[in-house]
Amino acid sequence: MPKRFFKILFVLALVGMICYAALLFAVRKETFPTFSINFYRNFNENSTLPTESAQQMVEQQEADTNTGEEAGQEQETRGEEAPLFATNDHESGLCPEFPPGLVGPLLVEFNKPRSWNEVTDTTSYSLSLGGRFKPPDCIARQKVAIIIPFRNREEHLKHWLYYMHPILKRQQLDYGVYVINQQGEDIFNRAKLLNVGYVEALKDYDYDCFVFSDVDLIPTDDNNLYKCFDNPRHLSVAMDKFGYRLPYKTYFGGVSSLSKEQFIKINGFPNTYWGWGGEDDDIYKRVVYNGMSVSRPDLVMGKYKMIKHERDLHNEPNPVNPDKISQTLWTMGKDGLNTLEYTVTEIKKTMLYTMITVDVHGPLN
Ligand SMILES: [Mn+2]
Repeated sequence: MPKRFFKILFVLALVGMICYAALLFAVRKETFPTFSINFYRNFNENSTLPTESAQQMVEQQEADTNTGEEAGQEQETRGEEAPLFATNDHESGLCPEFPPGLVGPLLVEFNKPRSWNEVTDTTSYSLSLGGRFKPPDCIARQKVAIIIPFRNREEHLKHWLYYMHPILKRQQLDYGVYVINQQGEDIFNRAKLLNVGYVEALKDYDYDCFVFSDVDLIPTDDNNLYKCFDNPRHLSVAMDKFGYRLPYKTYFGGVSSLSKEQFIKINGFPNTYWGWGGEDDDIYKRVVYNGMSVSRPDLVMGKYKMIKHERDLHNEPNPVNPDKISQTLWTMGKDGLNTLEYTVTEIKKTMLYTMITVDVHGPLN
């Protein structure tokens, strides 16, 4: 009896040790699904949104099959402007689908301020009043309004114009640059300024595509085309600020493009996000709720440099905004293009841009 007892004990101990060793090995090799923990951590590091709503959105994004960073792009660029082996560019006069003058990776630096003379001398060639351009030897495939929300960022604007005009020219776009300047010192409203830009640009010209860009973001590869695709596009996917990757999967901030049709479909952007944060996530949800997906360049083509800066005065994170995002499904129909009201107080055109100063009827008024 005692002999048999020790035998059983010995076997049990042996089995236990083997299991323990196997467990250690597995953990070391990370064969256990630790990725979910990493993912959560990444999210928290980079986002100021509450994790709850963010988590929901991530799940929603993952359910959406057509939004992968790489996959989406491939499909977009191929699917859109019809024939892959277009031979009729010559006859139609259309610019080639892939602009031949692109150079790829670019050197972008913000370490020294630029003077207006420097920017004008180097970029105003072949521009017309209002920061307008058309390719001289072919018909552009899209008419693109670039909309920049703005207040007190002249140094950034100079960098933006200095780098972007040459890029946009090489991309053979029929484009115009609209700087939408919020008047007064009331709390900032990025998304409402973008709505204003859309409406005001259309009064100027028959644009069919709108690129919405922050003033402090410059792409470092000119293959990242500032045009519209079959689905709304998020262009700034790999910002230096976020370690050259998306801060979270459903991120839609920085630079994006929507065709006129797509913009109307989502009732434009929300007008009610005052202060910093949330409006880009609201826009993302509008896109998804309206049956569209997000198109993106890959992480190589989608690299961006951001000009380092302090947070602006009167653009503090608004604690109300994160709660609003969970309401988008119900609010998007009654907050957007159809409820936009503002007053234009000045329109100024230079060779480099059109600046529209606007009273956005802030909460202080
Ligand atoms: Mn910024």
